[in-house]
Formats: sequence, C-alpha cells, structure tokens
Amino acid sequence: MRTESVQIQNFIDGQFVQPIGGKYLDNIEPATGKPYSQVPDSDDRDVDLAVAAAERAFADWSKKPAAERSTILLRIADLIERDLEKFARAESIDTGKPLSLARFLDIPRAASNFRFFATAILHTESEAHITDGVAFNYTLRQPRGIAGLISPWNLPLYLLSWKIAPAIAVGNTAIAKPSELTPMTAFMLCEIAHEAGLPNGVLNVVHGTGPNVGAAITAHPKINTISFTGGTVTGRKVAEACAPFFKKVSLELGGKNPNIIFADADLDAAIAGSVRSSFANQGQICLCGSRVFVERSAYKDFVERFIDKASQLKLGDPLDEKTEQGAIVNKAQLEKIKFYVDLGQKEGGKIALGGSAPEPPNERCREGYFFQPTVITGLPVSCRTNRDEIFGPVVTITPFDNEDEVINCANDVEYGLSSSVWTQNLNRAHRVAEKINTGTVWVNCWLVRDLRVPFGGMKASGLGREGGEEALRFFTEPKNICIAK
Ligand code: TXE
Repeated sequence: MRTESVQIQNFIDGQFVQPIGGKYLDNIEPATGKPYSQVPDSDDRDVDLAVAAAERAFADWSKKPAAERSTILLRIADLIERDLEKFARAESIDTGKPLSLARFLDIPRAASNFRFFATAILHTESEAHITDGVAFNYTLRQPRGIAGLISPWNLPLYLLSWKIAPAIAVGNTAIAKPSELTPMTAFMLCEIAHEAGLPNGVLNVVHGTGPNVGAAITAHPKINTISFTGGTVTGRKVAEACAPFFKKVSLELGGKNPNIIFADADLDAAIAGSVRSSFANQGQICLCGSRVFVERSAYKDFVERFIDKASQLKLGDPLDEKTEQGAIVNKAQLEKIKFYVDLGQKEGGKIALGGSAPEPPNERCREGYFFQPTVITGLPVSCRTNRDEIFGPVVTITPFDNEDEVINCANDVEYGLSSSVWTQNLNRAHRVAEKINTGTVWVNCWLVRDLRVPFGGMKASGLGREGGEEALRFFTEPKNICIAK
C-alpha cells in the first residue's frame, strides 16, 4: 500500500471503516510541512462502536489457549519483519525521523515486542500458598476485559506495539488510539493483524485527537484498564479521568534525564554514548539525556570533544540514507524548541553549538521543520531550561565538583524517568545509581533495553511499570482462590 496521499481508516471489528462523523484531519509530513495523507477525526461514537466490538470478541479471545494467542502474535511479528522496509519508510515519512533509525530501531523493536509477549505467556508462573492444616490458596490471573491504549508521536509503532502485545497476549481485547500526528504505522499494523488472523474485535484502532477520542476512551465505563504514554500534563488529565471509575492506569510520561560523566570514565565511550543519548530521534525520546553533568576536571576536554562529535551529525532529509538528524515532528514542537533555546540564553546560557534552524537540506524539505543539534553551557542548574522537558535536540552541559552535588542536581527536577552514569569505579556506580531517583539507571551505556525488566518513571515521569512480568501483571487481574482442607 502506498502511504503517500492515503486516507487512513479506523479499524473496528476487523473492518476498515470511516469515522461516523465523516471528518478527517490533514496528516502533515514533518520534512516538508505539507499534508500527505488524512487521518480520521473520530469521536465518542466511534469509540462506542469499538467498545461493542471489543466486548463481543472478549468472550472467545479470553478463553483461547495461550498457545493459540501466541501463534497469532508470532505471525504478526513475522509479517512486520516481512514488511520492514515499508514500515520503516512510512514511519520516517510520518515522524520525520531518519529512515535508517526507523529501520534499525523502531520497526525491529515493534516486531520484538510482539514476539516477546507471544512467548512470555507460554511460560508464566503463578503462586500458591498453603495455610497450614487449614487451606490451599492459589492465585488465578485473568484478563481484565477491554484495555484502552493511548500512544504518542515520537516512537509510534514501537510504543503502540509495547502496549498492544501484552494487553491482547494475556487475553484482553483492546482499543488503541495512536497520536493523530503519526497515525500511519498503526494503520498498517491493522492490515497485518487482519492478515495474521487476529479475530475481529480483539484489536480496534480509533484515530483522532486526544480531547475527542483519547478522552472518550479514558471516560468509557466499559474500558477498565488504561495504558498511556505521553506528556506529563496530559498524563494528569488521563489519571483524573480514570479515577472516578477506579480504572487500572499505567502512565509513561515525560523526563528531564541526567547524564552524569565522572572524570574517571572511558571518555571516548561517554562522548559517543552522550551524543547518541542527546540527539537520537532529534532528542524526541522521553529517555534522552538532556542534562549532561561532567566532573570539573574533565569538563573542558569533554565539551570540546562532545561538540566536535555532535557537529558531525548529518542533518538532512529523513528519507536520505545518510541522514542522522531528521525533522522535528511538527511546527508546535519546533516553536517549543526555539522558545527554550531563547530562554536558555536569557537565563545566562551560552550557545556552544547550533541554536537555530538550519538551511533546508533540499528543495523538497524547504518548508520542513528542522533544528540544529544544540548545546547550551553556563546555565545555572535550577533554571527553567534545566528543569522543563524540551523534547528536542537541545542539551545543557554543566560541571560539578563532587558526587553529592551531582546527585542533588540530578534529583532536583519534578521528573524521574531515566539516567546514565559514566564511571569506571564500580563502587561509585552502585552508590550513585542507588541514590538517583529515576526508574532506570544506565551505567556506561544508554537505551540498552531488556524487555524482561520493569520499565517506567518515578515522580512526574509516571505511574506503574511496563515490560516483562510487570506488563503481564498490569494487564491481568489476580484472584486468590482459597480451598479449605
Ligand atoms: O503529547 P500528548 P504531545 C512530551 C513532550 C511533548 C509533550 C506533548 O514533552 O512536548 O509531551 O507532546 C493523546 N485524554 N512527550 O502533545 O498530548 C494524544 O492524542 C486522552 C513525552 O504529543 O501527551 C496522543 O495520542 N488522551 C512522551 C497522546 O495522548 C489524550 C512522548 C500523547 O499526547 C488527551 C510524547 C486526553 N485529554 C510527548 N490529550 C514520552 N513519555 O515519551 C491528548 N491525548
């Protein structure tokens, strides 16, 4: 299917359907700033249709043996891999990310998400407890019912599959709402699900805006489980909407992640890893290390070499094979990035690299949304530029003098998603990692992901954990059954 100039449809009860209201939004290509497809502007009526389909499908799907569910999810993974190039191109066009990144990270990860949970459900264990001489207790984990899955625009298929796979693997049915900014690969996933033989109504995808569709999902009384990834501001709205219904909610929100380099680190590795964690996906990954802290004795050398390496990143047309920095997802995000770069200078920062929009990489991208990899130095630690999530190719680099100081700086934000610590002193690595308040701490690495580990944030970065056993537990209801002796 050509993804250019296509009219995306909702996927409800195994059928591709128009939104009931017949309204569509332009889907803008970030690299050109021009509409290239249309996405349904659905509303609560479409969500009601999807809930009815999910409800009908639940009876059979939840009773299907795990091995049968597993086979279908494995087939979805195989089909994503079969169509990898098509998915990667669609993801790159839709998000503005480099085609090479979509091909290397996003799409393979989506396939591995399905494969991981398809096999995890074949090996789940349960618990039993003997009440001496009195009773035998066992824990029965059952699917919860209909799950509402709301995902963001930065890693569209990766993060959506990370929700769909565990939710339906354990026997729930699902209603997914991708970001209206990047709907294409979710649309393509529905074709794959259909081809893989996923029964009608198990997966339903309703496209549209947050207020019209997302809010309808979080407010729907028959959707009892919500998994949300997005901004902290919206995360709060989702939590508020779910509270009256006592829905089970998982929130993966924003971050302002510290990246700490001690003088004894392997500086080559730390610099390469830090350039990646600063600018991957144009800095539009909630796990990006946007606050770099360097021990003072290594600061000058680090900054010089970091800037040298970052300045070599190839900014270009996302569809160009050599591009390493693509486009920013939309005009609003580009304006937000420009705002914070200006604010950083007002707060006393110095632009050590980048700081503005580049010349368009080619004629096709003349109206596209691009911004140079940007480094700001000399900022006070507690200024707004160092506290707010910018979510773009902008990092600050600040020196520190001792461990306690840098741990306090790292923790002195409302977020607590992830962090990196670069040191060759193992005792220090353990000591610092224990004191940093983030859901994930990477030592001498970044974005090394093992799907078995719990993943999520603390404080304003979220609630709950997804990944591995945690995801299977999140999407199931544990019941204790007690049999008297
Ligand atoms: O996210 P939103 P946006 C951060 C980043 C970014 C900011 C806003 O800082 O600048 O969030 O980005 C749906 N009820 N992250 O606007 O609004 C919406 O349609 C239910 C970090 O993209 O949170 C979309 O599908 N749903 C994040 C999804 O929520 C609602 C990745 C996310 O949109 C809704 C992306 C509502 N009231 C942005 N309003 C991360 N943690 O990775 C919107 N939505």
